[in-house]
Amino acid sequence: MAKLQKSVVLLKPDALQRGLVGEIITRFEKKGLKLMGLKMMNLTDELLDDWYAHHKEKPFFGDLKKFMMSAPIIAMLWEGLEAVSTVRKLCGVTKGYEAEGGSIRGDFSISGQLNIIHASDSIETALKEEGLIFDKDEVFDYDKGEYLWVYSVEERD
Ligand code: 3AN
Repeated sequence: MAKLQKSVVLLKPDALQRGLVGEIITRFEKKGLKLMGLKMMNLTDELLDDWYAHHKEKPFFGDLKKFMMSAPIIAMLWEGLEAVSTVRKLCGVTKGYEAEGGSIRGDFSISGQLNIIHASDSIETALKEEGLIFDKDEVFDYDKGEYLWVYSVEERD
């Protein structure tokens, strides 16, 4: 299939603590995205230094890392047409109080930091994040029958 991309999603500690995991996964499934990997894990200080390298100098960096290590996260790998931008749209903009109603952050968060979810911001970042989180045998490719009813013939080629 043409233009298929993968995006890495993390359900942050607040999503787990607030019992939102199932509801959020359902949104991605209903959109038509294909789940290729799923795991629960504790993030480490070292991984977060790499993950949030672009925030290293920000005053909230220490607090952000503490928050991300305060409970396990759920990591997922989703595939679909233009998946990087599609998944970001489902998530909504960074700050919960600015995010549009109907988006995950808009519906479930009101904080700038406790904003429920992370999603890769580019194809390059998605590849890097996939490598940081998933071992090769933790990524599953398979035929998804539903694609017949999710994509057009042209999109499936
Ligand atoms: P996004 O997650 O939408 O790609 P980034 O990469 O700018 O946004 O921010 C990464 C994470 O850092 C956010 N998800 C949020 O938890 C936290 N964060 C961003 N900006 C702030 C801020 N001004 N104060 C506190 N935490 C922030």
